Amino acid sequence: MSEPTTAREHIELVERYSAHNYHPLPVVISSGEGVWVTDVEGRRYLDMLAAYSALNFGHQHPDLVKAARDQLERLTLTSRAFHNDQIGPFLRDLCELAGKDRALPMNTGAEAVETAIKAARKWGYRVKGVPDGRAKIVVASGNFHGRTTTIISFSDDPISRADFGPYTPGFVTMPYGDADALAEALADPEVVAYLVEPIQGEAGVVVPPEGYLRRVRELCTEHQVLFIADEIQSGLGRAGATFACDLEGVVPDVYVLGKALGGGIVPISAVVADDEVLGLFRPGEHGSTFGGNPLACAIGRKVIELLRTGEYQRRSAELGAWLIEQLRAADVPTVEQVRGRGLWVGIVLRPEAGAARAACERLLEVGILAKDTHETTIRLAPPLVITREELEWALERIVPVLRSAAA
Ligand code: IF1
Repeated sequence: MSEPTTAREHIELVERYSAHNYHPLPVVISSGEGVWVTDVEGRRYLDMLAAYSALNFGHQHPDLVKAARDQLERLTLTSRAFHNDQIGPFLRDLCELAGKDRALPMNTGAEAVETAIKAARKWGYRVKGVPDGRAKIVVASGNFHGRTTTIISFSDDPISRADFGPYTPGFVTMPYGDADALAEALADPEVVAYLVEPIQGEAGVVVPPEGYLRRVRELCTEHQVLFIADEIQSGLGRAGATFACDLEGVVPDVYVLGKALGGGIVPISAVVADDEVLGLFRPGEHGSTFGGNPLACAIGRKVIELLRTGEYQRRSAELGAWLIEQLRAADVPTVEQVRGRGLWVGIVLRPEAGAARAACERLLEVGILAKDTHETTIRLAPPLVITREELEWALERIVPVLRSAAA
């Protein structure tokens, strides 16, 4: 059996053997360095997606690769049946970064969201005193928290939900950004938590009205409801701060983290909260085979070390503000809105511009990797190691593609 060499041969192999749960752009990447990737035919691209913010530190960050390689040659997995020498220091560093008592390490973002749901329900029964089996969790319209059957049960995206019922009960949806509607919902004594993205990623980098997160904090405190911030995509520097909640000076009861926590090398996620919440788990109630594995923890420790410098948050805030300003100043007629925080931008196209997917296909032709969402929006989320010059290179290509959208 001959090995594929051309992009076409690789794509045909995936078409033949993969379930068709994705529709990737027609590019086959074989290597990466910083913000640049190279395809199997030697073409270079500027990666403006960063694996949906899992690659905040870029491809092959030397410190992260070294941490991974050193641990790889020592110990990669023990399971939690035994201790290992990486998990304790990692969880200590993570709790210190978040200012919380305790953390529960998992692997994917969805697993961490599911963990937070279980923790909130248990807290509701054991601390708030909600009758057993009656706990409700409020979620936001336009949410994206992962793909498990419970998580899609509270999605309002028909594509995420269709054919996957019956759905998990116990979730109430409120309009994202509407604090008055939320106030009413949280007054229900059976509500135990509000699970929300501080900035909505999949919805198209939707930033809530200024002050919304402060009102969420106040309302959750007032009604003894856990404020669970899903910072899996918005966190760890992406929005121009360690956590997007920091942008409004707000501390949630529970942080849900993932993606960049694994440095773009291995999946690692975590729920981080105080003892009142995470102190409720007893042995045997929750876990995962790879949760807290030494390889992921070693990389996670290095990620936290990088974040402690504040460099990535600063770059994201400064370069992101400049990028958004440049995109708005371009004043492209087919662009309805440019929104975002830090190096995280949603470019909303007007209907006459055609589909955002087509624009991303044109961006691919000029060497830019980006992803569309909900037909109308182009997402930009480069690694936070990008330089001003690389952003200028990107803008010189992005703006003409946006202008050509109407063509
Ligand atoms: C895919 C979307 C983004 C997330 C938030 C939890 C999770 C995600 C805020 C679950 C994951 C990923 C999933 C990935 C594409 C990407 C995505 F398009 F699917 F919606 F970023 F917007 N909370 N988002 O953004 O984390 O289980 O994936 O580790 O291809 O499905 P996960």
